[in-house]
Amino acid sequence: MRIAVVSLFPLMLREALGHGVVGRALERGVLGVECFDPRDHATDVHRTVDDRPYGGGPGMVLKVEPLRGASRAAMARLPPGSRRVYLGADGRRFEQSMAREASEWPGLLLVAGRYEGVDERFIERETDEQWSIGDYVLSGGELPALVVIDAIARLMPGTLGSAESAEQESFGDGLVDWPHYTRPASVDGHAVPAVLSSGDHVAIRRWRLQQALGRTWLRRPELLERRGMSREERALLDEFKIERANRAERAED
Ligand code: 9D3
Repeated sequence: MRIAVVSLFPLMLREALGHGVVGRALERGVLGVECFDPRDHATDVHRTVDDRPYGGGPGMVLKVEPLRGASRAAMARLPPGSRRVYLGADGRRFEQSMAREASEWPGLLLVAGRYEGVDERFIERETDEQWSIGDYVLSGGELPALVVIDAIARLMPGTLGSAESAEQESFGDGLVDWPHYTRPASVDGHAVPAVLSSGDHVAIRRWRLQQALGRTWLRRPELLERRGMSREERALLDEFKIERANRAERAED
């Protein structure tokens, strides 16, 4: 898959994209990312990309022409059928299902805004969708672009090693993670749950699924609603609830 990013801070993106899972995906060529700087498409000597808002008020607004120039240069490098996404704080909340869908697109153009915003006529006429990564105020669309690229890169075949992707296929899907432990076996008197050292792989699998179900029920009940449970999972969660209630009762005495 090919991704292009329109941004005033291409160095920020390039630096971040060089590390970890995404860096490896780029090295392996399962993913390609190119950056396009609107400043390269400004036409005046000062290479102006922003201007004061019509109607007055604080801050600056990104001008249409440099954004449009960068955006069209980027689309010319992407395959036909690529989609254009504007990253804006009031967009549709980005979630895993959108990453999954986007990972099937031939190409993706991400437009990162800065300052108070982007001229509305660019958003309306030159982009297809608007995504936000959550309800908090950031300074621009670069970090959201990196978030979106990271989430998509992990889904490209060939990005993750076979061990990692096998794990992705497991029941972890739609649940929060089970707890993880490594050596030493005891930290300040806190031992690792005995089942994990038992060598009983069926019991370990069952315990992990139960922990994932229990933690999802406690911390993210809306995920459990959305996902649903099998009969076996329901029984595991019921057992988790009973054990938890028993623990709470013992703690009271
Ligand atoms: C304080 C400024 N706000 C006035 C009501 C509007 C505003 C303008 C520009 C808020 C954020 C931004 C910059 N943010 C993004 O470009 C952005 C973003 C975000 O801030 N949060 C979550 N997702 C995204 S995607 C792009």
